[in-house]
Amino acid sequence: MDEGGHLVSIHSQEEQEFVEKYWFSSRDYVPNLVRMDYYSLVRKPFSLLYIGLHDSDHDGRFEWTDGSPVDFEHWLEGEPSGGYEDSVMLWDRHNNRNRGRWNDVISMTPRLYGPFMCKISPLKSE
Ligand SMILES: [Ca+2]
Ligand SMILES: [Ca+2]
Repeated sequence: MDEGGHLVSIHSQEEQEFVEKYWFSSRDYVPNLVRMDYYSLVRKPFSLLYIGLHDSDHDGRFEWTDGSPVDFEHWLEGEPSGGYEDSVMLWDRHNNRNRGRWNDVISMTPRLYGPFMCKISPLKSE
């Protein structure tokens, strides 16, 4: 992106909590998302949030889209389930204890369309 932004990468528990907090505080006010009540996994329109982690180049080897190292993980138990599931989202399907845990999902699945979050680095003086 022109502004140097990427899908958000997460490198610490603190950063994870920041992303969750921002997601939870903003998600009910994002317009134009269709309710998807018919699909039990996404009962609520904002029950998921895409982040910049993926393993589309090599299954099982996750990378951040911004190129930063994978030095923190916050998977839901049993995830990543692998295979064709190459994108990663925070999930609010589960109880409070697991809210915000990571799950890999198939990229571009229409029934899993949802919001994403980006991160922009501070401007560098060069
Ligand atoms: Ca995969
Ligand atoms: Ca999965």
